[in-house]
Amino acid sequence: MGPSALRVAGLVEALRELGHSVDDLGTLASTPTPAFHPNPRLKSLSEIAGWTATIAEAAYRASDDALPFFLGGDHSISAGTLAGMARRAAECRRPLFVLWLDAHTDFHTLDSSMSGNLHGVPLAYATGQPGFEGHFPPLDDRVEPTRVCTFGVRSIDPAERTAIDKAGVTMHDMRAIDEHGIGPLLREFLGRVGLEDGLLHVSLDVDFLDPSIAPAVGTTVPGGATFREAHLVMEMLHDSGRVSSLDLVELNPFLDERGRTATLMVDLVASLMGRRIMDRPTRSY
Ligand code: B3U
Ligand code: MN
Ligand code: MN
Repeated sequence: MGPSALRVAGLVEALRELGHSVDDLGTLASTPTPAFHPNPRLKSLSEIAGWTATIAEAAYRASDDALPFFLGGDHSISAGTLAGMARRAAECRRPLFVLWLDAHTDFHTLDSSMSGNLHGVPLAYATGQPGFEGHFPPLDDRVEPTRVCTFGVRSIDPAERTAIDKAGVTMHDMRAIDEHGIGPLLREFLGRVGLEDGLLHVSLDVDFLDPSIAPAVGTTVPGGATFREAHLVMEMLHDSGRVSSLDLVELNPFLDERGRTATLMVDLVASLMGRRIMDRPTRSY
């Protein structure tokens, strides 16, 4: 239902208003890949293994001059989007950077996941952490973990903490954002992307945002990004000209209040795609 809510909230119209041409490719179909794993908690492993292969192929095949948006669905879709974008980047010999906007790090392996929710594993899978072999599709190319930067973390399990430090992922948790400001931290990361002439995949989990402005997600955590912090991120990403693909995930319209989360997500995308603060349409909030 997340993608439907984003469409109803006017995602395509907002992009067209900004002068972009949009091709809505609709909904993918997938079949499960039978998979077994000794961790009995894992949920829907075969289905998500199948989806990962389907989405990776679709991401890889997205046309070269397009900026593909992937609408979820839970964050497990990013196992596929990252795998596909990493393959594309490797083929055109460009380094792929990833900006992960999320309350969580999603850095569990199949062995370490305690909830069994596979939205907790995509970043570990796509950066080539061990233990996915034989269960998830083999990776053509992995995302280099030192080119990944997470913003907004305020909930992390011990196993993820150890793994993320060891892998060399940069993590700007909410404490760092409070202390240094989101703008300077993002400027530094975008500087790194620019120095290597990188491509940039952005993965936006609704729970990056504070639940007071974005209630429509199953895993709200207090103390998230504010309205202006989130828009500033999007405006700076637009100015960088670096963004080459985007995930919009974890929107659950059953949990929304009069569509406000879906509307906010669409407005954030508009900022990312060039709407400036002084161009915002008049709206009653
Ligand atoms: N790390 C926990 C919590 C979580 C991760 N991603 C979300 N929640 N959305 C887990 O379930 O793996
Ligand atoms: Mn997530
Ligand atoms: Mn999350």
